[in-house]
Amino acid sequence: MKKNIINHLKILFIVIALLVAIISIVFVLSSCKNSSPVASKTENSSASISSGDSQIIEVTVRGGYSPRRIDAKAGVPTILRMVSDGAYGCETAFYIPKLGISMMLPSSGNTDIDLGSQDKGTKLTGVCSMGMYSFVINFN
Ligand SMILES: [Cu+2]
Repeated sequence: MKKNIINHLKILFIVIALLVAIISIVFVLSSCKNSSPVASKTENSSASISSGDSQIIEVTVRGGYSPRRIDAKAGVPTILRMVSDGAYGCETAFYIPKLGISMMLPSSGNTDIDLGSQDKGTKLTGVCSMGMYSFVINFN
């Protein structure tokens, strides 16, 4: 009788262990999906803040850069605001090759970069140290 109970407990324990394993696998898979929406965004964006004769372009830095394509005004003073929001890995090593700009971005907080005023038709590319994350600003 006692042995029977122990066997039942063993089976119960195995079932619980399996449930915990399955739940944690599901949790890990869903958190992976949630952690990379920024990198997979490819939507266009206008310069988000634009007041009169200047503009501020905001790019979120987290698991890559977002948005990936940005339309901006040509011929007006432009600030590129890199908004670090839980940034990690190589997207924090940031380059704008055309302007000779390279810097380390913080894991959180804003970094303003003066882009000056760019000519119509200029494309500026921002890229991480390894070149796997990038975004482009089209000035028109
Ligand atoms: Cu990289």
